[in-house]
Amino acid sequence: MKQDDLRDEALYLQTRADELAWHRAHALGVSRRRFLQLAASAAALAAADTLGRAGNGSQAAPADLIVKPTPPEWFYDFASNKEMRWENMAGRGYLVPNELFFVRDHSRTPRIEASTWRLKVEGSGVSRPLELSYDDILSLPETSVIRYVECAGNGRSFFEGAYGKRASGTQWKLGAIGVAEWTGVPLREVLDRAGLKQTARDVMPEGLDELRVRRPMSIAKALEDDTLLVYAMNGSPLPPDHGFPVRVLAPGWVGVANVKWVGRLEVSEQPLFTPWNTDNYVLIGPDYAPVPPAKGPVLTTQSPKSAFEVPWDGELPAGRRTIRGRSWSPFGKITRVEYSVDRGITWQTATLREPNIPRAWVRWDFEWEAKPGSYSLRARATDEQGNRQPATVPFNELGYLFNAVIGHPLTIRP
Ligand SMILES: Nc1nc2c(c(=O)[nH]1)N[C@H]1C(S)=C(S)[C@@H](COP(=O)(O)O)O[C@H]1N2
Ligand SMILES: [Mo]
Repeated sequence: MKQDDLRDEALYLQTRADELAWHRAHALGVSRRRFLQLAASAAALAAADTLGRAGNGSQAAPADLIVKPTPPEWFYDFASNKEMRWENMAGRGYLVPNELFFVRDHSRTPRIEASTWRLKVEGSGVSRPLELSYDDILSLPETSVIRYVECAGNGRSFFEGAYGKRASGTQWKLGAIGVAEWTGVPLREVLDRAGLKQTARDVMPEGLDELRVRRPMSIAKALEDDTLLVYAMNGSPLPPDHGFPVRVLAPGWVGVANVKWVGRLEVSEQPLFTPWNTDNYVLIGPDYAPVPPAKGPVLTTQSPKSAFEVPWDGELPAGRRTIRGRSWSPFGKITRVEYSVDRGITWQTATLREPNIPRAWVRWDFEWEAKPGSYSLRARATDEQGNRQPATVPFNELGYLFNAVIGHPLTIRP
């Protein structure tokens, strides 16, 4: 408990220090561009230092899949994937600090130099192919939005409880999501400068990681106001694990569409197919038919979900408590969150707390006179378009989009 508090405090101070640096630089008239250039070189040095010391443990190999520290108090460990522990968000602000943000790498975090990095924009859908440097990107029109990034497999582990068989992939509970303030240039601005054709159909960002993750998106999604090429996260340059120097933000879409370490944008007049929209990130199962060349319906938007800011299968002392959680939807604001402390027999309405930002989340809470016993807490969110979390979700082999209401185990001791 003590150690947790200390860690929290260190984290709090670090976050404050980062925010302060950002605001001070601004007040002194240092341009955002110059601030990011300075901070980017500082971040590169700090990361090199972390690598040099081979992390905090004895095993150097697993430690270098990911750059930032990922202590077990903050994350569930799945090698190159790190799941946020929801209890660390209890009573915290709206945003997830960069240090606590979940990480999902298909291979490992590459180390990229901002000074030599380039973004190529090319393909049959543009008439003036472009190559942009980091400075070029920083000098384009800037915008900031608060949005979530969530893995398509968030909640996957609950398929096993519901169907008695495991869906394949990382067995996430509900911590493969985070909300941050993302700063960057609208993707549209870059496409326009490359002479986007009326006939363009797909945009495919390509990652500079070992697997060169490539997840195409429709031109409609690419042109949305909040689809960005992002270079800052919560006021700091993107950390290496989250896509330094530049990543895509595709709000409300499956996490994989938010391609990190982007090095190329292919704009095409023909539909584009890669393993990430044919074999993976498609729904495969008895309820879904193939959509050739994809093995099933291709995933785009996520689904509304809720999570408690309470230790999973943890213990709390009896007495009057405030229970907190958050709910989110890709379709708009959350309008209502119901909860049940008696395994779904009776439901009540939780109090929603501002802000309530579409395609981010809303915080909620309720008071509970907790008596000793074992419990299974439930929460069920409804969004402004009337989408409500269902009681069940049909099984799919790869375990995507699980958003049924689940029981969160908790023991209240005398
Ligand atoms: N280039 C590249 N982009 C990527 C990935 C990857 O492995 N390589 N993982 C994707 C997946 S599956 C998710 S859920 C998000 C996770 O973003 P985060 O690690 O910043 O939380 O990044 C996406 N972008
Ligand atoms: Mo993901």
